Amino acid sequence: MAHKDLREFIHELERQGELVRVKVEVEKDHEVGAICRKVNDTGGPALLFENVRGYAVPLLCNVLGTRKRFAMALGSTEGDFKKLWLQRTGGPLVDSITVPEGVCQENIILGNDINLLEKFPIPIWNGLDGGPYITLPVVISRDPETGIRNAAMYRMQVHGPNKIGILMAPYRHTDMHRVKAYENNKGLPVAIALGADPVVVMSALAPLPFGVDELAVAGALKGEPVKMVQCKTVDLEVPAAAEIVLEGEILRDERIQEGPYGEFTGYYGTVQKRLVIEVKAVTHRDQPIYQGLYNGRPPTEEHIIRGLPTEIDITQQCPLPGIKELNLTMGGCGAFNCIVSIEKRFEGYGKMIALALLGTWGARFIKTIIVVDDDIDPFDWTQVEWALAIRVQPHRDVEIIKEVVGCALDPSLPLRERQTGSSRTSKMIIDATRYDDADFEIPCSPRADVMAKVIRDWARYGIS
Ligand SMILES: Cc1cc2nc3c(=O)[nH]c(=O)nc-3n(C[C@H](O)[C@H](O)[C@H](O)COP(=O)(O)O)c2cc1C
Ligand SMILES: [Mn+2]
Repeated sequence: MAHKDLREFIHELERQGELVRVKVEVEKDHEVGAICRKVNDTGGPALLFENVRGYAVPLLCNVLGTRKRFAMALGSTEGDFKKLWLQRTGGPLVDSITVPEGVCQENIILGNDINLLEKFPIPIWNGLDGGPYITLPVVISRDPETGIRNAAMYRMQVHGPNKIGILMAPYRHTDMHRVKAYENNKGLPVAIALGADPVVVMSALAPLPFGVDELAVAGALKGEPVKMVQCKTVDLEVPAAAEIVLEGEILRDERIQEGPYGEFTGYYGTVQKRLVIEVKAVTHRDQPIYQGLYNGRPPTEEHIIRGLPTEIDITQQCPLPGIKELNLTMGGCGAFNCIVSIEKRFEGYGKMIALALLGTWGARFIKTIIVVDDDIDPFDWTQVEWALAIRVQPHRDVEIIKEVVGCALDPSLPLRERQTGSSRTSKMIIDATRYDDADFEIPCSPRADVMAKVIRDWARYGIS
C-alpha cells in the first residue's frame, strides 16, 4: 500500500488532484461546516484549511468523501476495492506490533495544561449543534475481562478544557467494555487516536464481530502490521503515526447533557445526559494536523465511510452464495436502504438472500432491502426502478417484518423509543427478481448482430 500514514495519503491525494489547500482565513465554527456541506453535495475534493482563525493547527476535512478516495486509501480502484478487502481479510489477520517510540508522542501535554478547544480547531458543524464536536476519533479500549482490544468511532462533544462527551449505542463493543468496567466499580480507560491512517479508520468502522481486533484487520488490509506505541497515562496502545492522541477514562460517576448534534440521518439527535471522558494526557506530532468530518443529510463523507465497510462486511457475513453486488445507497444514509443483485439459483432465492442479509450483525440499520437479478446494476437507480416497475407484484413480492432491532437515531421512530435506545423497527423486503424465471418475458432490444455492427461503425454516423 502506497501510504504509511495520513500525511503520506494527503500527499497522494494532492498529487492526484483530489485535495485542495484552502489558504484564505476561515472560521472553524459554522463556516467550515457550510463549506463542507457544499463540497459534499457535489462529491468534491478533500480540504486542508491552512488558515483557521485563532489556530496554528490546520484542519483537514473530507478525506474519504468519495468512493474513489476510499478505494485509493486501500491502494485500489472503485471497481476492485471490495474484492481486495475480501481477499485480504479472508486469510489470517495481521496483528499490530509495538514499537518503542512514535511520532504521535513528539509532544506531551498533561493534566491542567490540557485545553482541547484552545489548541485544536474543533468545529461547530451544523447550526443547532450543542457545541464543538470531535467527529473522527478512533476510540481504543480493552475488555476488562479478557484484555481483547477494540477500536471504534464515536463523535464527541467537547464540554470543557479536558472533558468530552461520548454516546454509544448499547450494542457497541466499547460500551460492552464500559459495562464490565462499571461492574467492577471502575471507569473505562480509553485512548483516542485523531488523524489516524485512513485504513485504521475504515477498520474501526467495519461492523466486525465482538472480540475481533480492528487493528489486526487494518494490518491485513495494509499487508503489514500497524505500529503501536504505549500510551503515557493509560495501559493502552495507540497507532504510532496518529496526528493526535487523547488519553483518558470514561468516568464512572459523571453525566453531562449532550447534544443536539446533526447526525448522519440529516436530523439532530436528542439532547440527553450522557457519559463523560476525562482527558488526562494529550500527545501529538510536531505541527499536528487536526482531522474532522462534516455530518448531515446525504451525501457526505460520513455516509461513504459508514456505508462501504458495512457493504463489504455484510456480504462477507452472509452465509448464502450468489451475491453479485450490494449497494447501501447514499440516499439511504449508507445504512437504511440496501439494493443487492444476485444470481438467482431457484425460485424464492431472492427472499432467502434478503432474510440472510437482514440477519447479519452489520445489517441492523437496514429497513428496506431490494433484491434484483444480476442483469440489474444496484448502483443505477433507473435500472433498479425498472425492475421495481416490471418485475414486482406487491402482494406477492413484498414482505414486512415487524419489530426488529433498528437505529435509535431514525427520526421516523417515536421519540420515546429513540430515547430509550431500544429502537424497534420494521423491515421491508422487495423481491424484484423475475418471478417464474424460466417463463419470464424476453426483454426487447434491436437485433444483436446489427447492434454490434452499429457500435463498431459508430464513427460513420457522425453523431459523436
Ligand atoms: C463518523 C462516525 C461517527 C460515529 N459515531 C457514533 C456514535 O457516536 N455512537 C455510536 O454508537 N456509533 C457511532 N458510529 C458507528 C460506529 O463507529 C461503528 O458502528 C463501529 O463499527 C462500532 O464499533 P464496534 O463494532 O467495535 O462496536 C459512528 C460512525 C461514523 C462513521
Ligand atoms: Mn469491535
